[in-house]
Amino acid sequence: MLAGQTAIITGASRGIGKAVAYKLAEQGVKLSLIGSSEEIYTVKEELVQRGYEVLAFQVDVSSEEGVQQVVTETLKAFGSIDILLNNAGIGVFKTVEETNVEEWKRLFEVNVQGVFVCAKAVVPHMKARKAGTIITISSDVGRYTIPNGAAYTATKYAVQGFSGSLAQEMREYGVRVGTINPGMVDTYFAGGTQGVPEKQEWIKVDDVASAVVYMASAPKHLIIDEIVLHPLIQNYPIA
Ligand code: NJP
Repeated sequence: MLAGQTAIITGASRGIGKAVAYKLAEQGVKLSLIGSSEEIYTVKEELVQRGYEVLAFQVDVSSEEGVQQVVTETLKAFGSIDILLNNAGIGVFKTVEETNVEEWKRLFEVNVQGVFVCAKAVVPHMKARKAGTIITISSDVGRYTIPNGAAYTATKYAVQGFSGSLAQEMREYGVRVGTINPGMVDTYFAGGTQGVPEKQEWIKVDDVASAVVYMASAPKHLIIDEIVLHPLIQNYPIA
């Protein structure tokens, strides 16, 4: 169903974004991958060696100029953009007292400005085509608060508000905007390591990638607004 489509995935060098890249490539989706480190080229090479059509860009998601260039190059190479996955994100988990203004600014630059810049860059194209899906990996803490992560939590609440408003703006153009809100996922997030025994019971990157495929491949008349995922072992508030 997704075969022949094109997706831009931010934060595809590792973790969730890399797993989505593999899953979409296996479904026949042409990929344009963004990461801020050189690692993004290694992921591209791995996928190209498997015979998939992939572009890669070492670009900071908060850079309007950099992201615009990705969109231009992607359209030149593949002709259209069907899916934008806003996935790149960083985490700082400290008390408010311990968090400094530089950390606060950088969290908002990457987690919020990055989502805005990437969405803004694809919107004219998707509106003109009257098609497209914009998915943002937000967080369970975009819906409820936790201690020792106020700055991060604030960015994810911002992302929820942004995505909701954008969804309403884009509805009349046939463009779907939704969020995937996972709890604890086994990745490299916030300086962690993927695959360590302590995270054995956490959500796997493939679980999140499957949710992306589900959301993106919904029939045209249907919008999946939000998917919330938790590991069974996570204790979280239920409304
Ligand atoms: O983290 P990680 P995840 N510009 O660290 C890239 C959310 N989430 O996969 O820049 C461009 O393994 C970075 O690549 P590079 C979370 O908030 C997670 O878990 O090359 N790219 C890497 O590919 C985030 O939104 C959990 O180093 C930038 C990727 O982002 C999303 O899941 C729970 C960048 C991060 O990979 C993916 O994070 C939750 C920039 N400025 C929500 N900065 C969880 N893991 O438990 C970073 O609720 N990247």
